[in-house]
Amino acid sequence: MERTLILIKPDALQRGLVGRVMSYLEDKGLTLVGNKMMQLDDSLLHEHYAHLVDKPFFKGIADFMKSTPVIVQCWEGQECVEVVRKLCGVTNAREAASGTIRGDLGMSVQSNLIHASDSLETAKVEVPRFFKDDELFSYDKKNYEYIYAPDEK
Ligand code: FUP
Repeated sequence: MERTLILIKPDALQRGLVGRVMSYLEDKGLTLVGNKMMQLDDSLLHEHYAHLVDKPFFKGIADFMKSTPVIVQCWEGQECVEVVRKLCGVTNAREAASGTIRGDLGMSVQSNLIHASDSLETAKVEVPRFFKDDELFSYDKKNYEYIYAPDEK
């Protein structure tokens, strides 16, 4: 099964929406396999947002992402990377569809509640960027027979 990396951002912590954000992923039927709180620093943010370091808004993102600790999670499921991206909605929360995390809970481009890996290749880099092997878990989820058909597991 695929695994993906998410960060629950400082706006969700400040607004008391961590549980709500997590609920979208839990309710969908995904499995939480890694979970911790971290204070991000410039070095990790430069690595994580390497595709944006030259943009004029990068300092704003970095300051925002350092403004509180973040919740770092790894979730597992069939086609999990794309499923989670769809659950997040598009980057600009004002344009994100209703029913998505950003569409339902946000109004901003920067303060858009959640980061999620954008492809399986990215997830394979981002999960080990934030988690050591012994911080990730595998376990039998007893409700899987109700979440997936036998040939989907
Ligand atoms: P996403 O994959 O949806 O998280 O979006 P990006 O990787 O393109 O951008 C990462 C973060 O940079 C966004 F979540 C918010 C921030 N950002 C801005 O603040 N302004 C922009 O114009 C674009 C992105």
